[in-house]
Amino acid sequence: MPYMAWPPRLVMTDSTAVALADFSSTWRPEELKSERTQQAALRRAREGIPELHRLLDEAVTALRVSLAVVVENFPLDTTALVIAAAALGRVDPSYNGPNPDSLVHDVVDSEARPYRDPDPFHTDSPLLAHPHAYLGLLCVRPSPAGDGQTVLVSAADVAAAIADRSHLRALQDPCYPFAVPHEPGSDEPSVTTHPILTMSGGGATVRYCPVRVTAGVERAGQALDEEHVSALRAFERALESQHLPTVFLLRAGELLLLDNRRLLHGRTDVGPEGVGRHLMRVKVHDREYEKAMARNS
Ligand SMILES: O=C(O)CCC(=O)C(=O)O
Ligand SMILES: [Fe+2]
Repeated sequence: MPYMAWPPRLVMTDSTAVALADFSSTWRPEELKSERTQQAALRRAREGIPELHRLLDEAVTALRVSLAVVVENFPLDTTALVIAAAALGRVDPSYNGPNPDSLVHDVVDSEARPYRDPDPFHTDSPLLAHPHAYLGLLCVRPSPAGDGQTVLVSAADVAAAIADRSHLRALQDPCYPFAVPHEPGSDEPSVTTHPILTMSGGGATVRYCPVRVTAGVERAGQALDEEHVSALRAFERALESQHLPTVFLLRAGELLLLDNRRLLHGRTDVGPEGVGRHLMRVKVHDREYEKAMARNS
């Protein structure tokens, strides 16, 4: 098989980028909070800009097949980001950063935190019953030093690096404690338990965040037995396998779309020159999620 670079890349032409930015300027961001308006805006954008229509279809297909795709030359515009991401499902204004209501969250390496450690492999929204299916990360400004690179690894590759079948079995048990940040005055449980690595017909899926799991295991104490502690250690060791990750620098105007349940992501450390590194992030629920919600209500 020929060597294929991963993730695959698509390029938005300049005229499409300009047309999308123009179209986006006719919408106010608040209008796009509901799925109905998101889909209406997307439909009109597809109708008005045939090249965008094709590009979005290609991106959706690439994301399905390859679990991640980079779209180059994407306009640096929050509304354009929301409209394009709506091709994947419902862009969720909830659980996207500390602000309870933000379609687009700014990931910024600010003056206040100039020396940031590596952000180790994780999946986003790990505390949710149904974590977001997709993430979009649009690079507005990379670190001029070229650090803060994006790191990706697939759940399938991590699973393949775990030799012991009994560990793989144990990782599917819904018993791993994830620490829930404590809301003052609330009596919510302080951990929520989930499987970490699950094998199914659709491939390997993963839910993991080292900060949450480490704190969760501490809080759970003896509740997590020896078998599952040792499976968790095997998973963590597999994540450290040097040959697994794909590392690359997102450049300005590059939009990375990724499957948040079949890939883990992270980034390398950001040094002092990385102040001002800026990504815009969206989180998207897929149709399966909407159906599950409809059944439960
Ligand atoms: O800063 C990055 O490249 C990754 C940020 C991240 O993991 C996230 O926003 O979910
Ligand atoms: Fe993340």
